[in-house]
Amino acid sequence: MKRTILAVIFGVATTIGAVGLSASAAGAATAPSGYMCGYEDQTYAGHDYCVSLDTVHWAAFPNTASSAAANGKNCSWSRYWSGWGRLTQAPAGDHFTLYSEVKVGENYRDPNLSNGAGFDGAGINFNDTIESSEFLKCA
Ligand SMILES: [Ca+2]
Ligand SMILES: [Ca+2]
Repeated sequence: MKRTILAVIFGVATTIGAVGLSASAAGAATAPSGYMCGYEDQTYAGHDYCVSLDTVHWAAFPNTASSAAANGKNCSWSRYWSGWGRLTQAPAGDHFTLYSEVKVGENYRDPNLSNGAGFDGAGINFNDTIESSEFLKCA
């Protein structure tokens, strides 16, 4: 009897988890409004690192992003950089750019950074290289 009850409870928990995931995938924006995000794993899974416009540079971003999503509130573009200039205190290295999900509605995320990303990062493997961030075309 005890065994049956545990099995039923586990089944309910699994169902709730699945419902939560599908609701999230079908509904809300990938990145919160006003933020650009990187995710530790592909397809926006794993730990996420998100910055808002007030946090202009993402110098502490730890080279672990494997997917990315952008949703600038006032800024149409979000640019992801592979480096950070210690002397210039500015983003450096290679970059790719995503648009804002809300403001532009296309090219706002990439589930796999290893095969190029954005409209301007074709061919470059950005997997686990992103260190800094920049919002552009802000109104
Ligand atoms: Ca990763
Ligand atoms: Ca890609």
